[in-house]
Amino acid sequence: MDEQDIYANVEGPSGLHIKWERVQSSENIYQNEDTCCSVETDRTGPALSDLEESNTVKKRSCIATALILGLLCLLLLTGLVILVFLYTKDKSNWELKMLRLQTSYNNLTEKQHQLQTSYNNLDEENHQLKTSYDNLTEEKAQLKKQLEDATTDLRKKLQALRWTYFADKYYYISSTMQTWQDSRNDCLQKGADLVIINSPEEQEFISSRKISTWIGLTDAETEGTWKWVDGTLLGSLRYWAESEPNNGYGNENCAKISSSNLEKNWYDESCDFKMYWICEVQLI
Ligand SMILES: [Ca+2]
Ligand SMILES: [Ca+2]
Ligand SMILES: [Ca+2]
Repeated sequence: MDEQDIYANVEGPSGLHIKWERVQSSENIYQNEDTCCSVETDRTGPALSDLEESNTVKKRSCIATALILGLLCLLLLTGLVILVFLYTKDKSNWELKMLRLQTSYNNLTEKQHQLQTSYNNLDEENHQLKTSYDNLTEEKAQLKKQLEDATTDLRKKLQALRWTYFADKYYYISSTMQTWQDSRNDCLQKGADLVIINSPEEQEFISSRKISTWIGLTDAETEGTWKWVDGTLLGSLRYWAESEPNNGYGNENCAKISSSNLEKNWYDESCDFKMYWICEVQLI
């Protein structure tokens, strides 16, 4: 008895209709089994070599990929090593530069400190010098005042002794008459000497005394060579009277200023002749 008969004998509320569906289902099952079998037959046939080839390709692809990845890793590692080397090198250079800069900064700071100390010392010294300068200035003013007072007092005393002040010089006009040499000796004894005419102003001042006096001029050493008592030769400044000096009687070797006129009033005269004289001295 086959399966179709079994289902035909089953009673139920559906009758033949149910039985037919069952038969159809069975047929479908068998049909599916055939299909399945045909598929399995395809797997075990010519498709196996393709699968192996595909696997081989996949393996090669995997190996290539692994090699590329390995190469990339190697490159990355190399780059990383280079970066670490460069970083370490740069860091060392920077540390060296920083050390040098710090050393330079310390040196500059030390120099600045030394300069500041020197500046402070100089400032203090400048302050002391300024104080000393002020003190000296004040002392100078006091000394100047004392000198002026002493000079005024001296002039008064010298005037009392027949000394006259003119152009920073003092002049003594004698009240007695002596030879030229005795007159000079008197001047030397007073710390002065016979007057030397150095300027037109001095010539005018002496002439204004309106008195005939010896002056400090002589040619006793060499006739015709006139010298002042300080040893200087007579220059272009000269006030000889007309026809003078004439070395009268061959024995006129000393010079005098005559009161006969105010300009050309020099004469040579015998040194043994006695007359007044004028001494000259510069005290200050
Ligand atoms: Ca003079
Ligand atoms: Ca003479
Ligand atoms: Ca003469």
